[in-house]
This record gives sequence, structure tokens and C-alpha cells, in this order.
Amino acid sequence: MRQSHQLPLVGLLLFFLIPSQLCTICEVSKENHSRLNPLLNTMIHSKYARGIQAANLLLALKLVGIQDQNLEQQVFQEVSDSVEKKRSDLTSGELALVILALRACQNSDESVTYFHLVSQLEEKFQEEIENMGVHDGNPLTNYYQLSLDVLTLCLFNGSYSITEVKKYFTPENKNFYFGGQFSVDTGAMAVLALTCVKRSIQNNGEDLQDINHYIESLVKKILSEKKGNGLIGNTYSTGEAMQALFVSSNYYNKNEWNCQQTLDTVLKEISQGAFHMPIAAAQILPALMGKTYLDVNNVSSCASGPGHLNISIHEPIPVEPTISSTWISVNYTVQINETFFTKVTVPKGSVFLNVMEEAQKINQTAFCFKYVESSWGPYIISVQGLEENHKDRTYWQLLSGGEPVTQGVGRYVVHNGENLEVRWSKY
Ligand code: B12
Ligand SMILES: *[C@@H]1O[C@H](CO)[C@@H](O)[C@H](O)[C@H]1NC(C)=O
Ligand SMILES: *[C@@H]1O[C@H](CO)[C@@H](O)[C@H](O)[C@H]1NC(C)=O
Ligand SMILES: *[C@@H]1O[C@H](CO)[C@@H](O)[C@H](O)[C@H]1NC(C)=O
Ligand SMILES: *[C@@H]1O[C@H](CO)[C@@H](O)[C@H](O)[C@H]1NC(C)=O
Ligand SMILES: *[C@@H]1O[C@H](CO)[C@@H](O)[C@H](O)[C@H]1NC(C)=O
Ligand SMILES: *[C@@H]1O[C@H](CO)[C@@H](O)[C@H](O)[C@H]1NC(C)=O
Ligand SMILES: *[C@@H]1O[C@H](CO)[C@@H](O)[C@H](O)[C@H]1NC(C)=O
Repeated sequence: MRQSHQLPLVGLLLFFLIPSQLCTICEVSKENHSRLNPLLNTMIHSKYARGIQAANLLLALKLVGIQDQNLEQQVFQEVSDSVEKKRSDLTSGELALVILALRACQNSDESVTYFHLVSQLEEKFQEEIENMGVHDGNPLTNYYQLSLDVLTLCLFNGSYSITEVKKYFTPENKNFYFGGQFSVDTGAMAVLALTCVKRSIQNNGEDLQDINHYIESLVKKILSEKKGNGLIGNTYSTGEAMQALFVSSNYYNKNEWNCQQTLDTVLKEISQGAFHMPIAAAQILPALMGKTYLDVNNVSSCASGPGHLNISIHEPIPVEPTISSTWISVNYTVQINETFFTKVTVPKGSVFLNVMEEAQKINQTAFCFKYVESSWGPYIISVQGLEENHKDRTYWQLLSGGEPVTQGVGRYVVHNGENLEVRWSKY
């Protein structure tokens, strides 16, 4: 009786005690390293990287072991400056990224100067938790950032409560979804955070079992977003999903994920210019070199050596302006409770933003809008004077043919006859 009850448990324990070396990591082979050059060029020539974008770049470059002192100094300066300028304004996830970037691949004795940043992160994480307590479970920011917080606190000896992690990171939590759609980026970041937490748990108690269960369930959700071509979620979540799958390979079967296929598709997308934005390049690069954010506090894993990226920096391939003298026409709709529609004519090669600008010229009342610059480019904050509101979880969603687009207004290239829409939505 006792035995039959215990045997499966022992099996379960053995299963979860299998060392992390089991990780199946597929990475771009040495012969194919040159295919990463477009990413590196984009990152290295982004001279005007600011704040969070700079932090993402520095983190990625350190992880893949690129030694370019000048660049590192430049990005380092950007990160430090932005911390000095607006430390108290930084969101929790911004601060977490800054810490990850500054401390990545550094011996812990060099990092004494950053100690106060970690304690500030502890406070900001608590503020997120408090906000969830009084605002219907909504954090100040989002779960992508809360995951970055836990990951960073866990990696750099910050204090956080496992009980709170267990309470707030249940896979069913609504914050893993935007408008009913599972956010692969968010789930992947949570898997990285929970994996760090799992590794830090000393005894084999209930905590370990629960965290294991969360990881398993999130991994399942991530894998269920795998597309026929191997992308996971979309082009821009695939890098982070790969990182999550690298560190969680004992939670799924080999035949559930063909890493090589994912890699091949990403390489194809690189050659087609899909990662021509520094932050997009920075988010995909570590995974392609077999690295994850869990490696940042492991100096020997970061240190460059044979087999590491041998970089050849070229001048960036000029992106020939595709704007031509051919004109195309698209339908443009603003959807609130009412529908506002117009037909817009723009030069071939125009982006979503150009269409919105043209529409605004046609009818200022119906189509006026505002945007702010962010690490991913222009972000639409208001249309017709109606402003997004974090407390109500409202935002302006971008769609084409009724489907959400995977790029912002500054990057999404429009096609002749397309039905574009900005929709007042909730997440
Ligand atoms: C949370 C989130 C959102 C939230 C932001 C509000 C909130 N509550 O935080 C919501 C749901 C509103 C959102 C909306 C959109 N998002 Co979003 N979002 C994210 C996510 C998961 C985390 C961002 C974050 O907090 N990063 C950490 C902090 C520290 O960095 P940050 O730069 O300060 O973060 C801010 C910006 O990223 C900004 N933001 C969020 N999404 C987008 C998208 C664009 C195009 C821009 C310019 C800015 C922006 O909001 C963040 C919080 O202030 C990322 C995933 C990722 N891999 O980065 C996707 C991500 C950035 N979003 C993406 C997209 C496509 C969108 C939408 C265009 C989707 C759509 N079809 O409508 C819209 C933006 C439309 C607009 N108004 O311009 C893509 C961008 C890909 C690309 N190549 O441009 C990402 C990478 C997800 C993905 N894999 O598709 N998003
Ligand atoms: C965290 O603390 C442990 C033990 O207290 C120490 O061995 C480890 O080096 C520390 N890690 C960092 C990144 O400071
Ligand atoms: C290099 O990439 C190509 C195309 O993705 C692939 O077919 C080939 O096997 C790769 N080479 C190696 C050595 O992995
Ligand atoms: C650090 O990285 C090295 C090289 O990748 C690896 O062998 C080692 O197991 C890692 N150590 C930890 C604690 O993860
Ligand atoms: C890096 O590239 C240079 C020139 O392309 C070559 O001479 C050198 O041997 C390469 N180093 C490694 C470690 O592959
Ligand atoms: C849309 O209509 C609903 C129900 O009539 C109303 O409560 C809401 O305020 C309207 N929203 C906007 C943005 O006009
Ligand atoms: C602009 O749009 C508003 C709202 O649909 C409409 O009432 C107005 O007549 C339009 N103005 C012009 C000049 O078309
Ligand atoms: C665009 O709008 C026009 C009406 O002005 C409509 O006839 C056409 O079918 C729409 N285009 C598409 C692709 O739906």
C-alpha cells in the first residue's frame, strides 16, 4: 500500500532531478555564422540606441560573447546615463533589464556597485504585487516585466517570496493573455524566471512540485503556439520561446519540437530583413547562439573562446528605399463603437503610419492620432482623441484583414487593396 503510493513519487522526483545538462540546444553552426551578420550589423550600427533598447543590445552582445570594447562602452554609457536620469521613473521590467545588461557575464566581485539596483528592484516588484492586490489582479506593467523582475532577483541574489511567485504565476493567470490570446513572449519569460526559481529551491517539497507544474503547463501552452513553419507564436516571440524550450527540455518529448526547423525558418526570416530593428535582433540573437538569459550570471558560459561568434562587421547593407512612384490604395478603418472608414492612396512601400497620416489629412476629426517613440518604434497612444488607459487595460490594436499585425505602425508595410484597421480594444 505504502510502496505503491511512493513509487510513482520517487519516479517523479528522479524525473525532475535529471540534471540540466539534458538541455537540447540547437544553435547556428559555425559554417552558418555568417548568416547572423545582418543581425550583428543592425545591432552594432544602431548608434543611437537609448535606454531600454541599449540594455537589450548590451545583454545580447555580452551573452554571445562579442568583444567589441568600443561598442560595449558606448552601450554601457547609454544604459548608465538612462539609469541616472530617470531611475525612479523606470518601470520594474526596465530596471530588471538594466541590471541584467550591466551585470551580465561579470564576476560577482565586480558587481558590488550595482547592489543598490537590486534592492530597488525588490521594491518595484513589491509595488507590482501591491497593485495587483488592489486593482483586480492587474500589475502596474505586465507579466512580461514581472517575469523579468523575478528572473533578475533570482539570478542576482535579490529577495523575493516563493509563496508570492506561486500565488501570482499560476499558468491560468489572466495576465498571460492579451485579449484572450496567450502571449508567447510573456510565457517564455515566465518559464525562464520559474526555471531559475526552481534551481534555487534546495529541498524537494511542495514548492518544487508546484513550480515544476507551472513550468510544465506554460511549456505546453508555448508549444501549442508552434506554427507549421516552426515559428513559435510569431517571428518576434520565437527567440524567447526557444530560450524557454532550451531550459525546459525535460518537460516535453523530443518529437514535440523540431528545433532545427525553427532555426532554419528564423535564418530565412533574417535574410528577408525581418529583424531589421535593433531590439528585434537583440531578442533573437542569444537563442541562435544557444544562449539563454539564465546564462547571464555564469561567467564561464559567457566568456568568448573558440566556437564563439567570429564577427565581421561590414557597413550596413543600405536598405534601398522601396518607396516608388507606383501608387497603391488601401482601406482604412477606425473602429470604436462606431466605424469610421476611408480609402487612402499612398506610394508603394509605405508603412501603416503613412496611411494613418494620409487619412488624417482627409478628415482630421475622424482620423487624428498621437504616438510616442518606444524601443520598438512609434506606438499609437490615441486616435480621435481617445487615449489608451492602462488602468482600464485599453489600447489601440492594429489589424489587417481583421487579424492583428505583428509589427508596429512604423514597420508594417502595407499592400494594395488591404483592409487596415485600428481598433479600440481591451487586453
Ligand atoms: C506587454 C506588451 C504589449 C502591451 C503593452 C501595454 C502593457 N500593458 O504593458 C499591449 C497588449 C498593449 C501591446 C500592444 C501591441 N503590441 Co506588444 N508587446 C508586449 C510585450 C509582451 C512586453 C513589452 C514589455 O513590457 N517589454 C519590457 C519593457 C521593459 O520594455 P519596453 O520597451 O519599455 O516596453 C514597452 C514597449 O514594448 C511598448 N510596446 C508594447 N508592444 C509594443 C509594440 C510596438 C509596435 C511598439 C512600438 C511598442 C510596444 O509597451 C511596453 C510597456 O510600456 C512585448 C514582447 C517583447 N518581446 O518585447 C510585445 C511586443 C513588443 N508587441 C508587439 C506588437 C506587434 C504589438 C501591437 C502592434 C499588436 C497589434 N497588432 O496591435 C500592439 C501595439 C499597437 C500600437 N498601439 O501601436 C510585438 C512587436 C514586434 C515588432 N516587430 O514590432 C512584440 C515583440 C510581441 C510579438 N512577439 O509580437 N503589447
Ligand atoms: C549569490 O549568493 C551565493 C551564496 O550566498 C553566492 O555563492 C553567489 O555567488 C551569489 N551570486 C551572485 C550573482 O551574487
Ligand atoms: C546551414 O544552414 C542550412 C540552411 O538552413 C542548412 O541546410 C545546413 O544544414 C546548415 N549547415 C550546418 C553545418 O548546420
Ligand atoms: C556555466 O557554463 C558552463 C559552460 O557553458 C557550464 O559547463 C556550467 O555547467 C555552467 N554552470 C552553471 C552553474 O550553470
Ligand atoms: C575568425 O575570422 C578570421 C577572418 O575571417 C579568421 O582568420 C580566424 O581564424 C577566425 N577565428 C575563429 C576562431 O574562427
Ligand atoms: C461604447 O458603447 C458602450 C455601450 O453603449 C459604452 O458603455 C462605451 O462607453 C462606449 N465606448 C466608447 C469609447 O465610446
Ligand atoms: C469627418 O468625419 C466626421 C465623423 O465621421 C464627419 O462627421 C464629418 O462630416 C467628416 N468631415 C468631412 C469633411 O468629411
Ligand atoms: C475597400 O472598400 C471598398 C469600398 O470603398 C470595397 O468595395 C472594397 O471591397 C474594399 N476592399 C477590400 C479588399 O475589402
